[in-house]
Order: sequence, then structure tokens, then C-alpha cells
Amino acid sequence: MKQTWRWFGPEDPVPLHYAAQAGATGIVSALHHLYRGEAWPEEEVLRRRDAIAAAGLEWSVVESIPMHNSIKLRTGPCRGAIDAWIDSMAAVARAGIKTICYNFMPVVDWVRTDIAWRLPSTGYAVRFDAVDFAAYELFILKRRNAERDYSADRIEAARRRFEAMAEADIERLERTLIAGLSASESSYDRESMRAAIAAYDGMTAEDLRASLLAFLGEVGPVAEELGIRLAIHPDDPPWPLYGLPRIVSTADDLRKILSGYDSPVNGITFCAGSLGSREDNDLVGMARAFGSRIHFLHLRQVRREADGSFHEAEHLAGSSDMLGILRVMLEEERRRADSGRADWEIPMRPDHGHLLGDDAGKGGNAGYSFVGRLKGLAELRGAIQGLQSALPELRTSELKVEERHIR
Ligand code: DNO
Repeated sequence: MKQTWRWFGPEDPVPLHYAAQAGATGIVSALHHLYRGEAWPEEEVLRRRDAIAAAGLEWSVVESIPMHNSIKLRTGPCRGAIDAWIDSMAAVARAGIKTICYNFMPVVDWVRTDIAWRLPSTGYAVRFDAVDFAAYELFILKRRNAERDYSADRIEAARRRFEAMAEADIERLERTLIAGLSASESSYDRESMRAAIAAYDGMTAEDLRASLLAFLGEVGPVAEELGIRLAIHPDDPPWPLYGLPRIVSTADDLRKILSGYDSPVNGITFCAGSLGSREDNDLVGMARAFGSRIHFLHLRQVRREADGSFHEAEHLAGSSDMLGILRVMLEEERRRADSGRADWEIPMRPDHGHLLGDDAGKGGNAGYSFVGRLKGLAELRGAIQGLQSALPELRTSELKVEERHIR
């Protein structure tokens, strides 16, 4: 597996050479500073690529080319936004990057209620608290008809939670929920959030899927020509939020997307953390079922809690079977290599990490501090080498394993 590391660009407080120190050879990046809906200028793409190359690393995956809401709604500037997306994709392809991760979540990208939840070990994790989330949309955002999405018991629990919140708690929760987590391109205040949600009024999951398939129908053929692999990222968390449809949450969802535009370029980012937040997602089975269309791996784990909440656990110690997933993906790499594919190596990154040691208090992007991700990558690398050492049939990268021993 190609070990990669997300870098948010020159503004990222974790510099590129730290990625190399962590053992990554590839970088995952995007032009985060550019407004969604406009094409990425080629010279900016090349500048980013060269900055990464100057650190001795390779830009392996673009994550993500932003997806303007009009593409999901198929209204307004949709046509122009798709053309811009295609232009960005072409600029990226010309710069030599062949894998593009993107998502199709309406209004909000990944959602957490707490970015510094204290772990028993004294580190911090990001967490989604289902009751806090309900309290926010029922009693703070006051989303229209939100109460229809909750049981009477949950509404009562949310009311009690809300009543116990101080003004500062409300502010912190709101900032975390709608004012932008790292990597999400949008940030809202209460009013613009309500308006963004209202734009989707009446849109069903079927409608949203139709938008995605229409998008793929236009982008897919160009991706085929350019040799690009498209990798849709699952919803995080994988269920509807704010009454908005989410369509990349389950095995059934993925099947519909992959068969809806049935081409090897139409693939997925297998995010073990996002998909693993649902108990009914059998991750090892999904990795096996969709293996040939998995173009990128986000490796992390969550610990699911009884009431629908979850927090991010250590990379090898959550509610999912990480070793099982790694094993299936190593088998997939072996298959690709055996079939003569030059691109058999699947890029993976340790997605998120705990806030540990003296990273606490340094600021930076939630989930993307240095030490926590270094630990995650080290654990994953150890697990991969352990599997390959025990199971010779998984040793696609035996040369690489030896190289590392020599170093
Ligand atoms: C969070 C991420 C997501 C993801 C995007 C992909 O850290 O995993 O923000 O990058 O949704 O488009």
C-alpha cells in the first residue's frame, strides 16, 4: 500500500517534511484556498505539485475537488460548476495526479459535535454525540420540522441537554457543527445554514442519486480519457443529517453508484471510519465486494456508543476489524499486481489521529495533528508488515518490506 499523508498546503501547521518523518511517501492535498465552483488554475496545481516534490514526496491523491451545491441540486450555476470541475480534473491529470477523492454530501461535509473529547489516556479525540446534535438542530438552529426525525424520548433527552448548556457551550457546539471542520469547504452562520438546508426542501435520496449519476455521466467519459480514477468518499456520519438526504452510506448505496456508471474509473474512497460508524455496515464484506473499485483508503476507526454517538478510537482498536480490512485490501493489491496492472498499489492514509503530547494547544486542523497521525500510520504499517510476514501470499510489496528492514 502506498502510505500517504494529508497536507492542507502551505498554511498547514504540520509541514511536509513531518510527513516524510512519519514514513509517508505520498501526499494527499487539494487547493483548499480556492473557492468552490471555480476551476483550479493549472499554474496553481503545478505549484502545489512542485512544492510537494521539493520535499521529496509525491502528490498521490487529490482530496478533494470541491463539489458545488448546484451540482447536487442541478439548479443555478450547475452547468458551469460541472465544467469547472472537469477543468480542475484535467489540470490535475496533466500534473500527473491520477486519483481524485470527492464527496456528495449536501450542505455539510464531515460532522462532529466535539473536537477535543478527553480520552481515558489523557489524549483527545473528535466525537459525534447524537444527543448534542439533536439538541442543536431542535433547540438552537430550530430547523423546521426537525422534531419529525426524532423519537419523543430523544427530543426529551435533547431538551434536557440543551437546558443544561451554558452560552459558551452553545457557542462551541455551533462553531464545531456549522462553522467549518478542517477540510470542509463551507462555513455557515445560523441564518445561512437554514437557507442552505431550505434549498434542498423536497429533495429525496433518489433525486440526489440522480444528480450524482448525471454528474458521473458527464465527468466519467473525460476521466476515462485522462486516465483518472474517481473515488467518492462516504458520508460521515453515514446517515441523513439536518433532514438532508445522504446517499453514500451503505453497501446498497455504493452498489447503486458503481452500477449506475459502470466503469473502472467510477470508484470509491473506502473510509473505514465513516462506514464503520454504522453497525449494519460489514466493512470486511464491503471491502471484499467492492475491492476492485476501491481507489483510495482512509484508515481509521470509531468506537460506536449505544445511543448512536461515536468517537474516534485508535487506528487498530475501534468497533471494526481493521486487520480484516487490511488483509482484504492486500489481497486486492496482489490480484492487481498479478494481472499486470502498473497501478496495483492502493494509496492509503491514516485518516485523523488523536491529539497527543505537545500537539495539544498548538491549534491546527481538528483530527490532523502530527503525533496522532504518526502513531496511526506507524500502527497500520506494523499491521501490514505483520500480515505480510505471516501470510506470504500477501507479499506484493515484499521488496519494499525488505528495503525497510535494511534502512
Ligand atoms: C475529514 C475527511 C472528509 C473528506 C472529504 C472528502 O477529515 O475525511 O472531509 O476528506 O469529505 O471529500
